[in-house]
Amino acid sequence: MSAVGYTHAEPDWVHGHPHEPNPAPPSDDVTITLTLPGGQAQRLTVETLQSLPFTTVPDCTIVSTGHGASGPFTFGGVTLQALLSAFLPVDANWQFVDVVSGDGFGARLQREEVLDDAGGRPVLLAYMLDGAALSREAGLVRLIAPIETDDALKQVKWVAQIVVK
Ligand SMILES: Nc1nc2c(c(=O)[nH]1)N[C@H]1C(S)=C(S)[C@@H](COP(=O)(O)O)O[C@H]1N2
Ligand SMILES: [Mo]
Repeated sequence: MSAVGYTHAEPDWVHGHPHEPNPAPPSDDVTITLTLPGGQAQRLTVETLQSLPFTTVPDCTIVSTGHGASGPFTFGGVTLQALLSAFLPVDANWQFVDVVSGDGFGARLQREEVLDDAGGRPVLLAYMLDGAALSREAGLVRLIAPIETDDALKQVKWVAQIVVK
């Protein structure tokens, strides 16, 4: 499945994923397409993300079964909740958000996990790591779900599409 070919049918990573993490970024393009429940699409850049409230979450560990853990890191960026509240009508009806990378890796987040502050550990679209811009290798813009500590299935690097449904 490629992100470009992402349709609104259920993606294969909802039930599993290709577990070897991809070390190579698909491209330098940081443009993110946000698709709203009505189908309207919007192009977002890192500058768009930077214009929204900045949140940091310390002590984040990227944990992977089979190939070790890294961290702890302090990730910085905009919460997914803040991003959605900037672009979604207040009365929008939605259940989940798919966050998909340029290399076709993705995670589905339920509305409750997006809206939950989780004691200061909310889901983030991170563009900073330990005070510096996220490198191309580290994902450029990366979904960080700080409370996922047993796996890294939601820690999506090279975010290319955000689809609200
Ligand atoms: N875009 C993208 N994000 C991804 C993956 C991937 O293959 N592509 N692999 C996931 C998996 S399975 C793991 S273990 C971690 C690895 O993160 P790291 O490269 O920072 O160690 O990234 C996650 N995010
Ligand atoms: Mo993994």
